[in-house]
Amino acid sequence: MRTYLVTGGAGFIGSNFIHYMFNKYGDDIRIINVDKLTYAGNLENLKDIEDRKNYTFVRADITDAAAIEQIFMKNDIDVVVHFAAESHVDRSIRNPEVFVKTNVLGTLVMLNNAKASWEKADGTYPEGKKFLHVSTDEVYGSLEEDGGYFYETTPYAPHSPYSASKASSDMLVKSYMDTYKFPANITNCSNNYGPYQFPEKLIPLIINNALHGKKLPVYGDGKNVRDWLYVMDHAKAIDMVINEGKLFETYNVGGHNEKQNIEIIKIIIETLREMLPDSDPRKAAITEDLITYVEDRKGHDRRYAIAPDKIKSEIGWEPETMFKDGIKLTIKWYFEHEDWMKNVTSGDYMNYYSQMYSV
Ligand code: NAD
Ligand code: TDX
Repeated sequence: MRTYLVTGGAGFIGSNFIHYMFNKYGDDIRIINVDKLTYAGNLENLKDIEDRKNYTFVRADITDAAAIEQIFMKNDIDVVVHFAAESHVDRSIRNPEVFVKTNVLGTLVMLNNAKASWEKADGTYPEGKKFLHVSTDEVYGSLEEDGGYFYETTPYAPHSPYSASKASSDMLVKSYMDTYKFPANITNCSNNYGPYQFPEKLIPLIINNALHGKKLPVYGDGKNVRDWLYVMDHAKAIDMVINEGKLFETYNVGGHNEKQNIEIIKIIIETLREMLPDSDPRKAAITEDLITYVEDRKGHDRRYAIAPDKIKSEIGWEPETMFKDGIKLTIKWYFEHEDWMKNVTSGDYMNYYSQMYSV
């Protein structure tokens, strides 16, 4: 039975990945989820699987080398799936230090412990061990509006403290592969959307604000482009790279689904209006009048777009969820989980929210 050590499994993509894996493999795998439970980590995301006998949660900080060493000593880990990170660009602009600590130092701690646990006396590694480092397309910088894609060979050019910290973590993984022949893969994925995403990110923030009749903040001219992928398609890509990815390779993950931010906001308004019955008092307030142009993000990357050719040709991965279906599933999920939203938007998060938007 393969044992996966998932870091950051209580966050958005990590919790969707754990659901994906138990749905697919049932009792044939074991998952240990290590998460510090920052503001972005929420055990409610995993309520339906927390009693499984093949699932264990450990609350620990990935920068705590002793705690991570204990996990490797107590368990025979086959695969590390490394999601844990500070993930929000706007927060990184306000407070870069924690991004360097978690994303760079935390990755180093994970690499060192996996290496110490797996490396044989002759410097080789047993068959089947793999470190899957989950990264982002933001490491490649920004594209022109009218052309070009990010390939695995595109030079790194991060602009925000977040993307600089992710680029640094990728470089560390690459250095371990080159120096120690450490068995790893890196995936660089485009923007994800779907259930359990924290409402500091564009899509859940807009859904939540619209449902509460609040303004919908658009940075700059609203024409920045992101390449959106349904989170379960990302989970599937990670599973496929673990199983079929060639060691030491990087794979870009994305579905050729580029949209301007303003288009996304208008789609959300339209979809919410379709979903709400006329009798619901919120419906009348959800109009494009809520859209409010606000100050642009500092250093705002103009366009991201992934070329997924390599993962498609080498591994056979392709996204399954069309944006028009995925966005409906997502809006419906938030609509049906208002308690989840209420819980995560209380306390500290609200302070941050008012500082950030003053709305
Ligand atoms: P998230 O912010 O929703 O979740 C991050 C998780 O990591 C949380 O559960 C948090 O508690 C945990 N964490 C943070 N610091 C930790 C620490 N020091 N020790 C242990 N756990 C800690 O993030 P997400 O959107 O799910 O992103 C997951 C990963 O995927 C990140 O590495 C991110 O860079 C990458 N990624 C995200 C996207 C996206 O669109 N969200 C796209 C591509 C890549
Ligand atoms: O209120 C907003 N208004 C707005 O116009 C917010 C929160 C965002 N935006 C814009 C900024 C971006 O152009 O929407 C776009 C998407 O913003 P985010 O949801 O913050 O995502 P982004 O900055 O693109 O980064 C995301 O994708 C790559 C994730 O947060 C990263 O973790 C991932 O690596």
